[in-house]
This record gives sequence, C-alpha cells and structure tokens, in this order.
Amino acid sequence: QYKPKKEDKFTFGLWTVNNPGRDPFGDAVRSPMSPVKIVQKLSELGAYGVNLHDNDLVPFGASAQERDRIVKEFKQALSDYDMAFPMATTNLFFHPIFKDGAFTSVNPEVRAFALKKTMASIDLGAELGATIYDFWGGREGVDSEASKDPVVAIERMRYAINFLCQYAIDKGYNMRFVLEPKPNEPRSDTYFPTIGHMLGFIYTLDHPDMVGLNPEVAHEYMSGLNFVHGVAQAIEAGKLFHIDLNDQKGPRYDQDFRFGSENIKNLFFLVKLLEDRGYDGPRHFDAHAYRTEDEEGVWDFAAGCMRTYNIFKEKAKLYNADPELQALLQEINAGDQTYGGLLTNGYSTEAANKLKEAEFDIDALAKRGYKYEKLDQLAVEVILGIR
Ligand code: GLT
Ligand code: MN
Ligand code: MN
Ligand code: MN
Repeated sequence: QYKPKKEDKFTFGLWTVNNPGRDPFGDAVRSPMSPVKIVQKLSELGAYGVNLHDNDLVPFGASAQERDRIVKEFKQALSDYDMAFPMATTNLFFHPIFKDGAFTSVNPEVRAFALKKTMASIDLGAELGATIYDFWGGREGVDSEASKDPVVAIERMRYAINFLCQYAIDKGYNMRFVLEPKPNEPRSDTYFPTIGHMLGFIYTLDHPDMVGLNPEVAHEYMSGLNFVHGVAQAIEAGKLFHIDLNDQKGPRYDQDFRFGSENIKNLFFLVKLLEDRGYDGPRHFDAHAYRTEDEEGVWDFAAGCMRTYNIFKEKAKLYNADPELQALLQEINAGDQTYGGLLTNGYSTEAANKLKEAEFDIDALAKRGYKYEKLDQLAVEVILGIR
C-alpha cells in the first residue's frame, strides 16, 4: 500500500543517488553510476522522474558532438523506462571559476560566463522537456563581508534572473523558474537565505509570475525555521512550484538525509499540508545516502524516501478521518462563528464602531483552556500508528 507509483510524482536528482559520499574530511566512497542506469533503477523503484544539473549529464567543457551523443542516449533512457523530466538546473558552484559566486561574483567575466553557461543549460533542460528550472544560490554569498556590496549583490542577482527569464520567453520555452534559498554552505553566508527573503525578491523581478520557490527542508532547518510554515506561506502566495524533500538534524551543515529519517512530526505535517492543499508539483528528494553505504544502501535510501512519504500520506488521511480528533478540532475552532461578519468582511466604519462598542468577558477569555495537550497527543498517536 505504501509502494511508490508514478502518480505519486516522486523525483530524484541524478546528483542525489550519485552522491559519491565526499565530505570536507574524506574522499569519495562510491563510484559514479551512469545516468542511464540511474534512470532505469529509479523507474524500477517506482519514481516518476529525474532532474539534473547540466554537468551531472554532460561533463564541463564537453564538445558539441559529445554533448549530443550523451543527450540522445539519455533521452532514449527516459523513454525506455517511462521517466518524466520535470526539472533542470545549472552547476554554478563546482568549477573553481565560481569560487566567488556566479551571478554575484565581483568579476564581470565570471558573471558573463555564468549567464552563458545557464543559457546553454536552459536549452538542455528544454530539449529534455523540463518545465521547471531551478536556481540554487550555490556560492552566491561571501566569506568576508568586506568583499562585496550587499546591495549591489542583490541587484546583480536580479539582473541575472531578469535576463534569463527573458531568454526563456524569447526562445518560447514552456518553463517556469524556481529560486532555492539556503542560508550558508559552501559560503559562510549566502544571499537570500530563507523562503521569506526569496519570496520578497520575486516581486521585484520583471516577470514575477514566471518565478516561484523551490524550498528545501534541510535549508530552512539550518536557519532554525519551521519548514511547514515557510511552505505554507509559499503555497498561500501561489509560489510553491517545486519542493526539495530531505531531512536534517537542526541548524548545522547541510545534511540532506533520507526524507523522514529525523523530524518525523514536522514532516508528517508537511506531507499533510502538501496533500490537503493539493500541491501537484513533483515531490523531489534532494537527499543522499549515508556515507557509510554502498550501492545497495543507495537504493535502500531512495526507496525509503518514497515509502516514508507515502506512510505520512496515509497517516494524514487517518488524521483527517479520525472522529475524536476532528470533533476536538471543531470544538477548538468553533469560536470562528461568533461576531457574524465582523472578523471576515473587512473594514467598514460600521464594523469598526461595532467592534469598539463590543463588550468582552475578559476573565472568561483569559481562563479558557485550549485543549492542545489533548489534541497534540492524539496527533502523536496517529503518527506513531496506534490510532
Ligand atoms: C546541491 C544543493 C541542493 C540544490 C541542488 C541544485 S545542488 O546538492 O545542496 O540543495 O538543490 O542545484
Ligand atoms: Mn536542494
Ligand atoms: Mn540540503
Ligand atoms: Mn541542498
């Protein structure tokens, strides 16, 4: 019953299952698998599609012929294994040329190269059928605050996103952009660190309708924020175009753990939010297996991400159907019906006067118990599987 199906829209980046397990203190522990093999294996496990950075597929500096050969073979694999290709992105962080960032680098030649590389990668994404194009800030930030004017950095980022939106429009691509915030790592501070910062920035762009968010669980936890609330704000604004699911132990380095391996309660409420609100974009796992794992462990990791999502989805159904829990929720929220219209119809002089004249039983209001202990225990018991 928890078995992943195509309709679940589970996707993985090539870079996720192909993560070699390198860290700042140790070298790769797994050798790379071919993109074709990854497509095949993910399809067998029940995934819906794959995503990639340009250089996950086509090596940096490959010739045009080599590129075309690789892309042709990859397209064939997508069709052979019935895999969708919803999202693409650019690697603007690995090559040493990007050590000071890409779109916000102080070096104009690097900024120009970053635009050129991204246009080529957008072409690649479009050729493979992607309708979502991701921008993760990578090294767009500073180690030394002295190095960049932070206002100029924001202007440079805006210039790049505006330029590339117009490029995609000019080319007639059916593509929306998503911006992915992260507070730090690899730089000690990254610009646009949270969902809120990115959301504010979107409305300053030339084509705000074309641009939404790609929030990642781990990245908001790194800032110590409540991911469910950030995602809710994105949904409410109509800006949740994509989501990066994984897990994280608190505000530390970016851990990208298997979805649901740590924050079980908060991620249950995340899945409930996505499902209740009818999010219909890809459920992308931007995570990787523990460094201790071999290839078998990588596939255990991938299967585990999808299975846990579906378990939470099932639990969310039970939560919504639990008579005791729902009756309690209704009772708790019943107060909404009072003040007929005064709290819902907006401002009028009449409404203002009525509220000014209203009498409140301050003592009774102050004494009210909200029954959240009881409610939360019921929620926990649903999650723990005993209801
Ligand atoms: C990298 C990063 C992710 C981004 C990927 C897209 S690459 O793994 O940590 O959060 O989503 O550039
Ligand atoms: Mn991500
Ligand atoms: Mn991460
Ligand atoms: Mn990440």
